[in-house]
Amino acid sequence: MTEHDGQRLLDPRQPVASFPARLGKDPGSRCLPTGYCSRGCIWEGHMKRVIGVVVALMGLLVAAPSQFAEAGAPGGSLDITVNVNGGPDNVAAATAITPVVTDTNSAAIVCNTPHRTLTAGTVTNVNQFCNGNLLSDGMTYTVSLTGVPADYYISSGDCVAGQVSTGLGLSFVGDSNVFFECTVEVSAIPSIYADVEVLSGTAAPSDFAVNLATTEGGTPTATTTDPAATTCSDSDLDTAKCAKITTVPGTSFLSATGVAGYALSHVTCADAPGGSPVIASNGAVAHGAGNLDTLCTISVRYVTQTISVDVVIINDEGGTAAAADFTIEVRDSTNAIVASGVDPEPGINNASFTTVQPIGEYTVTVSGPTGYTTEIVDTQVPDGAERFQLVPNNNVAVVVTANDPAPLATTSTTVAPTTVDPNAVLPATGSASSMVLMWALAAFFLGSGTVLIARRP
Ligand SMILES: [Ca+2]
Ligand SMILES: [Ca+2]
Ligand SMILES: [Ca+2]
Repeated sequence: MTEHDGQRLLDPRQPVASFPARLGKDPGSRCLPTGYCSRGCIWEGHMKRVIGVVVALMGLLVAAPSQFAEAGAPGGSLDITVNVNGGPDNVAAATAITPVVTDTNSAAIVCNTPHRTLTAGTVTNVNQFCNGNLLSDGMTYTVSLTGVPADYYISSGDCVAGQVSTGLGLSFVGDSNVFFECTVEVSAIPSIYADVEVLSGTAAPSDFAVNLATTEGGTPTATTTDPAATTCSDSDLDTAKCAKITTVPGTSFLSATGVAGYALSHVTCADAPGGSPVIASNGAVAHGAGNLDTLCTISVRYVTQTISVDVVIINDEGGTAAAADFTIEVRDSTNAIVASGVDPEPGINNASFTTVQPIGEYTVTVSGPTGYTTEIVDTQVPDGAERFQLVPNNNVAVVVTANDPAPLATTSTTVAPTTVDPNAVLPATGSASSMVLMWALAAFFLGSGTVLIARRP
C-alpha cells in the first residue's frame, strides 16, 4: 500500500468497492491533473492519510480470502507442477507427461495447455493451470499423470491448500474459495546391479537365478541372471558383467537360487556411485532414494547335511527278516536315487545308515520282504512325511518301522491209510488232535500197522 494508492481514492468518480480490485494493477492516477484536489493541499493531505488507512484495512479484508491466490488466481483454481528429476532423458519425459485432474465421478477437469520448461540433465518441469472456479466445494479431486515413460515413476506428490498440505497426497477436497497447488515429483526408476559370488562348490555365477522380492522369502517380482563371472564396479555398471534389475526405492530382498545345494550366505549392497556398503544376511537391499542405482554382491555357498536312517524291525508274529533284508533308498527332488543301503544295526540308538547330501528336497523309502509293512514314524522335519527339506545347519534322522505280517490262514493235509476198511469214510480234514487219535486207534485195531498224523503247519 502506498500513499499514491490512497491518493487515487480521492477521485469521487471511482466507486470504493472497486478499489481493492485495482490495487497494484493500475500504474496510478495522478492527483493534480484530475482537478479534484483544488480545494486545498492541506485537506487533501489529511484525507489521504485517513482514507489511506481505511483502504489499507479494506484491502486486507478483501484480500484475505484470496491471499493464497498467487498471481491473482481466483478460488477454486488449481496449479499443477510436475518436476522431472534427471534420469536417462528428462526432456523427453517432460515432453510426454501431461497432468490429468479427475473428480470422484472420474470426470476430467479441463485445464489450460501445459507449459513445459525443458532443460536437459537437471530438473525439468511441466506446469499446468486450471483456472477459475473449476473446483466444487466438497468434491474430491485427484491429480494423475499420463505419458510417464516406462523408465520413470511418480516418486512423490502433494497438494497444498493455502500453503498447507492437504495430507492426501495427490488428492484433495475442493473449496471454491481456495487456490490449490499440487506438486508431482517424477524420478527415473533406479536399478540394482548384482553379481553372484560363489563362495564354495563348483557352480558358476551364471547358473543361478537372481531374484528380487518385495518381502523376505516372498515370491520374486523380478528374475534375471548374472551373465558372467566378471564383476561390475561403481564406475562400470555393465550388464555384460552383472545382472540389472529395475526397481523402485525402498527395501527389497535379493536372492540367488536354482542350483541344488546352495544357500544364500549374505548380500552386500551400496548406492552407486559412492555409497557405503551394507551387508544383509537375509538379502535385504535398502535401496537409495531418488534415482541412485545400487550395486550388490549376492554371496552363495554350497552346503551339505547328513541324512541318517534307522530301521526298527518288528517280528512279533513269527517273522524272521533281518536288517540286511531292508533296502533304504534316498531320492532327491527329481526322484533320482542319490543313496541306498541298509541299517547296519537294526533299531535306534546304534549304528545308522547315513549319507551326506547337498541341501534340498529329499524322500526316504525302505523296501523289504513281502508282507512287511514299512512306515516312517519319526523324522526331524516338521511334517514327518517321507518328503522333507534338508536345510543348512540341520541334519535329518529318519526312523522307519518294518512290521512282519499277520500269520497265514491254517491249512492241513490228511492222507488216507494204505490199508483200511474200504467201507470206512475218512473226513476231508482232520485238524483236531482228538480226531487224529481216533483214526489212529481205528487203524491200529484194523491191523494196518501204519499211523498217519495230520500235520498242522
Ligand atoms: Ca558377474
Ligand atoms: Ca540302526
Ligand atoms: Ca507284526
